[in-house]
Amino acid sequence: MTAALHEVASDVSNTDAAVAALIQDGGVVIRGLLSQETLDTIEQDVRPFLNADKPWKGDFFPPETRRVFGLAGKSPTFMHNLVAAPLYQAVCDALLTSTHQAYTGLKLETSISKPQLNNTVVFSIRPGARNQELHRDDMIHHNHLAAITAAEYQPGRDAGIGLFVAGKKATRANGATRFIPGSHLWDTLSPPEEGLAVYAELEAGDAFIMLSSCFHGGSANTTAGEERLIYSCFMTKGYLRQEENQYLASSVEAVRKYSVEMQQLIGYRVSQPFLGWVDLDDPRKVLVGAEWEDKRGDLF
Ligand SMILES: O=C(O)CCC(=O)C(=O)O
Ligand SMILES: [Fe+2]
Repeated sequence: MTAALHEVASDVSNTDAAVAALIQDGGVVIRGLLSQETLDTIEQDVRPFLNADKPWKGDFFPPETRRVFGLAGKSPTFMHNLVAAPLYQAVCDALLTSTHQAYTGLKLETSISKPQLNNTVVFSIRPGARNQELHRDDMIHHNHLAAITAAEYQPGRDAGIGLFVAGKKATRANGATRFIPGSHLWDTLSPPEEGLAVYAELEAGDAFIMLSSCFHGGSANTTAGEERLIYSCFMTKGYLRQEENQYLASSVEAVRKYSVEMQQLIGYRVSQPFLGWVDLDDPRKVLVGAEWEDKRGDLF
């Protein structure tokens, strides 16, 4: 089912081809990004966290899906080999870097904002899971887009770019990520059509890069015993953040002393949908500590 998709090898020399495919289709398959040895190390790092995760309370994920977040603190191998993959980073540099000119007095200054890491997530879809609804991840950034043609596409249109690496073979039957080629060119208020979706079927170690304005979703796992295991991350524009870094400028102890309303004002709140979470939960869980009640699924 990947016939409609362009494929490139994982070498960084394929950056231009990958960028062209993304502008055309919104997604591109990368063959042979990670070795089996690297996949095994990542799996060892994340399996205890996958085993500890619980079914989602809302309806964004089927109850059979398990996740791990916060990979920078859990798997350096994930960070060095997946997030920092040269081809992925080169694609993000090409499409997410922003250059802005502004006058300070009579001096015209040029500023360059480099992409930053947006999220890190492991998705395990277990047998029996239904389709996740098709959605666009750029809804988190309220990225309102008008319909265009591929020829009209300009870097900066997308707020983010995702990398999905198959930890194990991903097939249509076991829940491969499906997506609608070309949907990154649609108006934001165009609804998805399931009939247009294709499946990013991947061998272990292969990857799928996707613009965050594309309709996509995890798929049903109709197998009896296969886990669909995807290691993923997104990069986003560097300027999509607060000016003063509130989370490092003041300690958790200092922020803990404020009212809930003040904590939320400082930034300890999820901007709907799905922006600013910790473990896909309200960031105030870090302030509250052990007494925190899981709000995952109620927030989005
Ligand atoms: O599991 C997948 O293949 C995709 C998951 C996804 O798109 C999401 O949770 O936003
Ligand atoms: Fe998504």
